[in-house]
Amino acid sequence: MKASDLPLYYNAVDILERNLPDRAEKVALYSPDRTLTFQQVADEVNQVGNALRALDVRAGEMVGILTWDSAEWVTAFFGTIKIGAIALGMNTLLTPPEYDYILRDSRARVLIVHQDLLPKIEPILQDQPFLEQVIVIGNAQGSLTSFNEWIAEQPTDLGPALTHREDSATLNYSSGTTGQPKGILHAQKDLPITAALWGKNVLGLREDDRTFAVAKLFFTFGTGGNLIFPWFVGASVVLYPGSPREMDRVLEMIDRFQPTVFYNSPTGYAIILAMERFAEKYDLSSLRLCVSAGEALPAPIWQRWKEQTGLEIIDGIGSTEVYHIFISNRPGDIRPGSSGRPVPGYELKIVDEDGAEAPQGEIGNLLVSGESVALSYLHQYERSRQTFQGPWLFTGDKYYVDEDGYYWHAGRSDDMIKAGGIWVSPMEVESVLIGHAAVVECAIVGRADASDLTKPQAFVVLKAGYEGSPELEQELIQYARDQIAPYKRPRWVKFVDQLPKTATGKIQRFRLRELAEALHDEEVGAAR
Ligand code: 3UK
Repeated sequence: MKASDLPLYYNAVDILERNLPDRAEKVALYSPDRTLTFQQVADEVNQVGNALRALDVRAGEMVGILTWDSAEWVTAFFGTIKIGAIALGMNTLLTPPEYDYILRDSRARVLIVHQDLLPKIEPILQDQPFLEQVIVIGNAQGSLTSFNEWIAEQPTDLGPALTHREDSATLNYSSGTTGQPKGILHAQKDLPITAALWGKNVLGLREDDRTFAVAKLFFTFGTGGNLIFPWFVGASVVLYPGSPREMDRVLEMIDRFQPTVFYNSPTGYAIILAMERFAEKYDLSSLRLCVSAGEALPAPIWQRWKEQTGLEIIDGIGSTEVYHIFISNRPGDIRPGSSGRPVPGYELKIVDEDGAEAPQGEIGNLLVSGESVALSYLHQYERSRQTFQGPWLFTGDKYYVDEDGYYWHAGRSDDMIKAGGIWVSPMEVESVLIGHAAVVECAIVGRADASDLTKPQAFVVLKAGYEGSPELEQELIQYARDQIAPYKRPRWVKFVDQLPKTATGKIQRFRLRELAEALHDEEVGAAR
């Protein structure tokens, strides 16, 4: 599908409403507290839209949504989009100062927030220059309005706003390793385009599917995979309001709601694999497709998952800037450890430091072009100019292509390590170490040695029953040395309880680099 296939005036509420003629009574959404048909969702969406209009919310204005994955998240999202306003799905794991930044930067006029999350907003509520209304899902105290009361008297009919297909529909904030988060706007057209290009054409979602994601709806991996794409083809979704870390609850959800498609992060798969006899305790037989994204999926995790469940994980790389996945493995065509091949509809380019195309097989900077790519970062001119280069988006990822056209992730452009003058991909070393029986998770960053030359440092989380020791450190180093070029082996192993992660589950390598620097200082200090 191309943008020009859509009507010039297009509203993405179509993704929901296309199901009304033939599937109005089909269950659209399962969750622990509410189960709704497409008709019921559409009615509540109209009530939310009317309630927003009653607050005088206009096209182009932002509406913040800060709640667990739930029916209300979804009706707030489509109600906002339907009136031409912009749905700002907010990460539920931030701190008050971060919410303060996002509320100011986005200029949201209305915030729909769950009562549990209200304490994170209250400290910064007094001094908001743009925010006018707070609607509370659950119990609303004092002058605040309750979501249910707010929509109760509203009519269930409403026509969609006459939005241009290039008008903004969604706003997401993506945290970088440094600086303030970056606001990324996506157009109405980007929702059906990504649904067709990846959800339908690559993943092969079907009307009889039922999707389930550990990835949250505020993250575009979740919004696309567990809402937009399934509804685009008439499938149902299962929403999980809990934490991505509580894998026993996640597995209970699968057991109870019997989804056919499961989206998770590599870390999430690793946590499940570390649980004893999970495949016997929970009924996972409904699953036909498993998807992984957010970070590279190491081949050993892919292998273990296949051994334990019989299922093959589809790994694909996506980003908030592109909205969703643009390089992907596909059912029946998987190269474990790789990101797969370009999703038709996107063009890829791997370039060297001077911008010249890198020869096949060589690691370079990945650029992507395609119709769902955002145009810029909100209010961030300099960073926008660096990242959005004409039709090309600079992903910040290092990649190489093998002789069969499969793309292999080789770290971030800012994470690559030069050891002995040669590039070392942290990912490559990590995917070796993770094959060791004692290792749950690991990360490699550069650390200066006594001569101030950068060498790989490993941070390792051990499986229960293993204890960090100098012997185990040497064993892991030898283990890596036996499998990859010796210069790539870690020179040190630090055992840690957990790796620092962002809210969306990515390893915060800058924090590990700080730790590595401290270890270096200790080493140098001790030698003096
Ligand atoms: C990294 C991967 C290797 C990569 C996302 C699917 O992760 C998503 O979006 P973000 O904006 O981060 C983007 C960056 O994350 N990455 C993501 N997936 C992979 N690296 N293999 C992968 N499979 O550095 C990329 O630039 O948080 C993923 C769909 C929607 C998304 N927003």
